[in-house]
Amino acid sequence: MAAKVHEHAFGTTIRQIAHADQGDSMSQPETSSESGWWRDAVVYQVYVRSFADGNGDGTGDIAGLRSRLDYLNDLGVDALWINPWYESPLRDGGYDVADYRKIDPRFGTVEEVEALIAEAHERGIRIIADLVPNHTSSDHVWFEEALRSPQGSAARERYHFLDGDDDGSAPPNNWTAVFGGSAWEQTPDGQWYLHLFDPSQPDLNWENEEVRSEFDDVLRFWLDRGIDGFRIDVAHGLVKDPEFPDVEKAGTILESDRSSNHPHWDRDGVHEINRRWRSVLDKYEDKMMVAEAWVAADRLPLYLRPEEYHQSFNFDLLEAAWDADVFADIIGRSVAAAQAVDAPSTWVLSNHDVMRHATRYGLPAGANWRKWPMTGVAEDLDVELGQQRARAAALITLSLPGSTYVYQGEELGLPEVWDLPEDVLDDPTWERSGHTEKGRDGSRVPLPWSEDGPSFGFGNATPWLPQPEAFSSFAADRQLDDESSMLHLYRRTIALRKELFAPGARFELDTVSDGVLRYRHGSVTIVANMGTAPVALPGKALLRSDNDLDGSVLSVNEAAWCQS
Ligand code: TEU
Repeated sequence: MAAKVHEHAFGTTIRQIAHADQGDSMSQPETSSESGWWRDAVVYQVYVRSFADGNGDGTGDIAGLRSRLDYLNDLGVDALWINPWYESPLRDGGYDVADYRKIDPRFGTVEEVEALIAEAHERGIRIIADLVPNHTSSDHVWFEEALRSPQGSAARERYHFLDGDDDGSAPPNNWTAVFGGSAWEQTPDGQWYLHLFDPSQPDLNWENEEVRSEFDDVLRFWLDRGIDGFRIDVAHGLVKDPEFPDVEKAGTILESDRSSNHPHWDRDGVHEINRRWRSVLDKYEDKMMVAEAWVAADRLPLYLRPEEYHQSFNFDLLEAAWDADVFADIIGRSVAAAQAVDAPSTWVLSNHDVMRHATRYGLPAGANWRKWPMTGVAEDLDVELGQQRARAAALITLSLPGSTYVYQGEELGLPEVWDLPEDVLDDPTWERSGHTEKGRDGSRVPLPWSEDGPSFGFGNATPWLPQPEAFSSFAADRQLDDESSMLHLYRRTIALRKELFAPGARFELDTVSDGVLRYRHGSVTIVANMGTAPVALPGKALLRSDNDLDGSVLSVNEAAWCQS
């Protein structure tokens, strides 16, 4: 097998881009002396609604999460990112916040958050909250006040209220919402307000100083309670072109347009806001913020400059086909891009917005997972293949430099529940798309904790989304009894990662040959066979996705960590 070190032409280019837009106030990055707990953390994403139900109302909550902290500790994760838990009508699962300083009663109280933080910290686990600054809920007092207030009033200035076209009867422009339909909704007095997501999520006007200072204050409110970091929702969407020009092409439902100079995505003005938040965080010790920014790869480093985000999700692997060349290309580019701005790279395979990867990897080659099964045939799904690749993928993402995000349930190998009946669908996408897109509920089904019982141990009531029978075989208790399970594989992998990869250890990506992805990290060689024929292992196996530590051959769709 050829083992030539992959050449990166990107480093310089990315470095130049990264510093092109710094403005006068920006300093150059320090040398790679930065430290920080987030730089190599394994961050576990808790979709709190579906994690564990402690109060028996069918919805997951903080009490349920607290009761499972030992499970997370045993898994070995360093931090939890918790999806929005604030007071909310839950029209978009909590990404529609009615009060940023209150916890929704279905999830708990601020006191329970404080208890959670203390109990997590006792175990060395940090807590990252989800902040939603692009929009509020239409139930937020600000929006209610705006609707009651006259056109041009200060209350309306906090949002984007515009007059319509064609004597006011048509929306101000052709922008479309991420969940489908127009991004404008008309109010009874004739004006239109902007909502890049659901009409119940009016976009805030980030040119407004009151909006800016309110969020400084919200950050401080949670930092003062011990929150360790923030995942910033739609970090690339806050600033809009003040002229509100038409977009050249309509947006695709549930996808962000990554073209440059877009009227409402990834505008240069967002960086000033990033720097403002960073200066709030920097008044505290050891706090971090991670951007959810669906932007072009060459724009991402801009968010990671020293005075901006500590890290940003990197969705490229999540969107990649199972192909060694594609993976190698993404890994090489991502590592180089992150290094150029001295930020850690991040790795994500699943989250609450996309099809779970154990299912994605079992789809026929070339299938469009965003549209499946609307356009697919269920029989085409190869469940076993998906599981096998998901195991190998864990060995890949947990051995790359930087931090790795694990979405709740992926450590159980949970599949996407793609066949939820239409009458239970909760994602606003289903209605807004005119029933052409089922939406994201299939990745949000409550977790199975025990093999038996009415909700597989999730709680004492009917869960807010139904769990399929098949969830029984994925239950955490069952997997704990089986050393060969996905759960044990994740536990072993995370434990070994901590032992083997020192921060800043040497990383080298090899050229792909025979469909085998291969790289060295520290003293370990990692190989993933994404080709079509078995290959010889490069050394003694320390960890294998098929658990066969004695074998010397790596089968197709398997991965291994070997002593170099
Ligand atoms: O998602 C932002 C976003 O842009 C996504 O809609 C993305 O384009 C799509 O899901 C990719 O498949 C965030 C949250 O993660 C999501 O759950 C919220 O619905 C959304 O913001 C609105 O707050």
